[in-house]
Amino acid sequence: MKTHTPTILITGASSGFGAACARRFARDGARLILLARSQRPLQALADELAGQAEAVLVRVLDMRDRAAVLGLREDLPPEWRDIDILVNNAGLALGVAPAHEADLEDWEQMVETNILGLIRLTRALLPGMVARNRGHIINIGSTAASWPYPGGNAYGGSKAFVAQFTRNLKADLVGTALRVSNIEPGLANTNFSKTRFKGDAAQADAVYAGTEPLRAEDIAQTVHWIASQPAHVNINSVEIMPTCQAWAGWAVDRAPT
Ligand code: NDP
Ligand code: 8X3
Repeated sequence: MKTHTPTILITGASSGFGAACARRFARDGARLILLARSQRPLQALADELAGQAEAVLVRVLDMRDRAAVLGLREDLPPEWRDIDILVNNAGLALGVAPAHEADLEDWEQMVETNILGLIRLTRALLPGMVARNRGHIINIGSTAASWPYPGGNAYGGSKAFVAQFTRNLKADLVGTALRVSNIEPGLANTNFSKTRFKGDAAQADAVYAGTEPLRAEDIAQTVHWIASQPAHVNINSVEIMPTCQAWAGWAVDRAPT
C-alpha cells in the first residue's frame, strides 16, 4: 500500500533555512509549496528540485498581505489544500539601533512579518488540519526570544511571541493528533544579516568573521528530524547555537571609582 506523501508548505523558501528545508524534504519525495516574495529564486529552487520532490508549487506572496495570506489556501489548486506540515519560517530582523533610536517602520515590518504573517497563516490552515486530525506546525523562532542583546529589541520581542504562541497552540490542540514545535537557532550564516544591515555586505560579513556559524542545512536537518518523529512524539522546542557561541554576562553600568 502506498504511504501518504506529505504536503509541506514552507514560508520564506527563497533563501536560507527555508530553501534548505525544501531541499531536505525533497530528498524524501515530498510535495512542496514554496512561498516568498521573490519569484526568481523560488522558481530556480523549484526547477532544481523537480526530479526529487513528488511535486513543487511556487507561490509569490508577501506575508504582510493579510488578504493574500488568509486567502492562500483557497487560491491553491484543490489537490494542494490539505497541508500536512507548515514550516513558519519567513521572517527578518531589521537594524540593531537601540530602542530609542530605532526606525519604527523597521519594528512594524518585523511585527507584521514575524508575528502577524505567522499567526494569520497558522489560523488559516489550522481548521483543515484539525478537521483531518493531521498536521504539524513547525515555527522558526530564535535564541533572541530568550536571550536579550543590545539592538535585539523588537526582533527579540517578535520571536518571544513565536515561542509563547507555539506553547499556547499546543495547549489548545491537546486531544488532537496535531503537533506544534519551535526551533530557536542562534548565529547562522544566511541572508539574515544582509537583510538586517539593509544590503551592507561588509557589516553582514563582520557578524560571521572568525566564527563557524550554523549553516542553513543544520536547521533544515533539525526541522526534518522534528517532522520525522513517531506520531506520539511532539518536540516542543529546540534551541541550537554553533559551538563557537555562548551567552554574554550581565551588563552593569558602574560609576567611576
Ligand atoms: P534569509 O534572509 O536567508 O531568509 C528569510 C526568508 O524570509 C526569505 O526567503 C525571505 O524571502 C522571507 N521573507 C522575509 N520577509 C518576507 C515577507 N514579508 N513575505 C514573505 N517572505 C518573506 O534568513 P534566514 O533563513 O536566516 O531566516 C529564516 C528565519 O530564521 C527567520 O524567521 C529568521 O528570523 C530566523 N532566524 C535566523 C537566524 C540567523 O542567524 N540566520 C537565527 C535564528 C532565527 P523574500 O525576501 O523573497 O520574501
Ligand atoms: C537570529 C539570531 O542573535 O541575530 O535570530 O538574533 S540573532
